[in-house]
Amino acid sequence: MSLVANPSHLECVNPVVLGKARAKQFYCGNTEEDVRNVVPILLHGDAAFAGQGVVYETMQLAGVDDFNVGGTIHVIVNNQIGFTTNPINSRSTPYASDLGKAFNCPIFHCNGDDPIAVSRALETAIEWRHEWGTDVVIDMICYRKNGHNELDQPMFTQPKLYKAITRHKSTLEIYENRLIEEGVMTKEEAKEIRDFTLQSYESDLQASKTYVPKPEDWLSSRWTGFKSPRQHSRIRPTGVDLDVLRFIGKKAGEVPEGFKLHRQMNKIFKARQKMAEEGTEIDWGLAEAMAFGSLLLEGNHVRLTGQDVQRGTFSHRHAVVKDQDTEEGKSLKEVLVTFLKKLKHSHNTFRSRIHASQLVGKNPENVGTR
Ligand SMILES: Cc1ncc(C[n+]2csc(CCOP(=O)(O)OP(=O)(O)O)c2C)c(N)n1
Ligand SMILES: [Mg+2]
Repeated sequence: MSLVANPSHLECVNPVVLGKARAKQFYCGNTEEDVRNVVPILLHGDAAFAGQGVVYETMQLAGVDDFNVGGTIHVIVNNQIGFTTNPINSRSTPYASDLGKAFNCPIFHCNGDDPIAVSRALETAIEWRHEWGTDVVIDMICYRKNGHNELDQPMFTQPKLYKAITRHKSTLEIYENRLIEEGVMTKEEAKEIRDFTLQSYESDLQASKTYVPKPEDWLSSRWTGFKSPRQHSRIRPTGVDLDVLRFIGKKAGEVPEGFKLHRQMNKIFKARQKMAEEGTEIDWGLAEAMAFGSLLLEGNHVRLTGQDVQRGTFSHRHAVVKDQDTEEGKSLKEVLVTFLKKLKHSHNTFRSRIHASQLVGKNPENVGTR
């Protein structure tokens, strides 16, 4: 299990988690089983899940081929309050989880005071995801025992609610009593488990006082050797031979056999060939093709993502072209791959919806977003 650092800005970590999951799935081999085995889990607050746009943006990607992570488990810790705000003032739908309905997700509402119900809901969610590969939402209804933070006095804003909460038995007490009543365990056994657990929390708390966190704790193995901004790093020469660039340039201007290119595209492709041959007046699109192509030739995975990236927002890229009769696409990658059978990694140019914030975390390796 790995945990992603969560910035204060509520929910903005979601696309990062999904991007990380997708990268893991990709580098594990990207088979159906790999997608099943890497499970993204997002923990939400009730107010944040209902209120933050990025939740919708992230869920909107769930069924899109090039962004699908085989389903995300969403757990809403629904303490029925957002800092000082009651649900009635922070959303327009009855349930905090209602956004899930827009995507036809199964939604399990469960009682946070009933640990068995919660664990049953989570098990069912995992089974669902395993079987159907879609998002699942758990709406765990609970309450907040104290204020939002150490300085908060919840009685200022919700005096009636907090009087009721003060009188309410803790989840632990309710569950212990239930197990004892049902004869699952004796009072003594319950106490033994409670003491053992509290003691282990206590010793961890003591150990935390001398624990020195290491920056590397946050970096996964793929970043081994990556220099932090505080360390000096060497800029590696990344240039390639002129012949290589010429080769890629010509390939980027090559029309595959039997492919019906648009009339105007024919001109562009001919111009590419000429630019590559003569090595002068190379335009932006061809320069990019040379950059991506040379990375591919070195066996790098290149993923370019954004709404119009295949063609390029200003019709400058044409990394993928369409046959005018069949609308079949051909990408620079395919043209290069026919030449480079040995190539292990792939070049993916994916279109996506308009909003860029999901894309922050969606790229296993960013070469750029638009
Ligand atoms: C985008 C954003 N807006 C506002 C805040 C300030 N803020 C921090 S917690 C919070 C309430 C969140 O309520 P909820 O999602 O129900 O989570 P809870 O704290 O109840 O677990 C707010 C408004 C923030 N951190 N990020
Ligand atoms: Mg809340």
